[in-house]
Amino acid sequence: MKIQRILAREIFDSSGWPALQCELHLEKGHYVLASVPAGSSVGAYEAIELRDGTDRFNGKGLSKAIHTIEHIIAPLLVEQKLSAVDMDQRLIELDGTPDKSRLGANTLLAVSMALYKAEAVAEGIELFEFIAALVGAETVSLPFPLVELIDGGVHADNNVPIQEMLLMPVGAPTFRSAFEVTALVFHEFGNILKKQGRSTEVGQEGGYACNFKDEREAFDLMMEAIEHVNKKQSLSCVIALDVASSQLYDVDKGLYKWHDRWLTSDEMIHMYEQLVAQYPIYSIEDGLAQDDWASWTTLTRTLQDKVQIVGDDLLVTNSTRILHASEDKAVTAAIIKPNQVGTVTETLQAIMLCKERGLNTIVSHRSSETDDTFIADLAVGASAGQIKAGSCKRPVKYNRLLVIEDTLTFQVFDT
Ligand code: 2PG
Ligand code: MG
Repeated sequence: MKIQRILAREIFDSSGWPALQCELHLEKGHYVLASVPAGSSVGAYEAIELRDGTDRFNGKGLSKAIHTIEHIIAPLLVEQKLSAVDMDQRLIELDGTPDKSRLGANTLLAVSMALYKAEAVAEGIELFEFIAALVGAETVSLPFPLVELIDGGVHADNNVPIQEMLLMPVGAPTFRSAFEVTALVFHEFGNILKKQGRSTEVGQEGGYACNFKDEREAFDLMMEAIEHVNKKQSLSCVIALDVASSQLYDVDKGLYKWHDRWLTSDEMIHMYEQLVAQYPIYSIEDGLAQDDWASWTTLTRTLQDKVQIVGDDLLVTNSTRILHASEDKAVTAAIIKPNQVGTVTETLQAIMLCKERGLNTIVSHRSSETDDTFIADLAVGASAGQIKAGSCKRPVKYNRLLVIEDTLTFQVFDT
């Protein structure tokens, strides 16, 4: 692949803040766009974003990142005849820091995603096929969706400490049928709230964002909606949680703020045990905080037979942290977010490491998203197994998966 030109611009994310987009031109008039999302509950060990830090847009402007792409990165890559992987390696070396703090994880990732997309275009294949070929996969699989139903934590202005209550479809033979059942439950949940005269406003990830008496009330209403849909459908859903508990943790106290109480790690684990005994909860993400490493092993030992124990802030798509957690048996699954690490190459390395170590992978969006559907292709190309991309009111990634599913159903796919 030979690159002719690389530009960058500010676009807007789903929270109305600037997001970085890279535009990469190849020969023969082909070009690709790639844009980078941002998180609200950002893990302390994530790679660092480059933002202007000036008065404009509360410091979130991206002129430094644009300048870096157009004047530092582009001259290195334009007119070169290299693969995306080799160019990505150059980006990693050019930054040279473990946390991408020199050029910025957003700056590097915008270019990195564009490089991968461009090479797929240059080869005349779909992005997911290109990724599958790179990881040496002979077949691919569509991911199971974890679809947001209720927003809480820093994603909503309500009283729910759990950041995400999600639906996991069970027994669905296709991605389409899996997503459909979650959409039906989503609408039924809205009907229940309306009948009770409650708000159906949504939070940052498109999940319902009203107040609840407590978690149990939210779970009871979830079950009511799931059971209603299950009467007419053969498919059903179970529950997944992202507690995002680093946001609840006071490092000095070593305690978690849960409504008006402070809980120890053991009390948090005990609460999960009770909830899991009462409700069909099959996955708990960030049940403990990023700095409460020692207690993760207890959490996993206690619940792993019943529940997928997922690390997000704990692991930050970082292979060193994933290896450490796997050796400590601290998790059974990892969240995979390309912007936590800063390049697609390192993201794929993290996924492959998880597979080697027997950990499940869940490719994830961020709470402030763009219309870029890269992660859908990533989830399929690397056969990640699961994806979470917000509620059914955030359909772009899910819609891309529907297209990929049709492509795979109607064409012979051969890497
Ligand atoms: C998470 C994410 C995405 P944020 O915690 O898993 O759902 O939220 O992007 O705000 O970190
Ligand atoms: Mg999370």
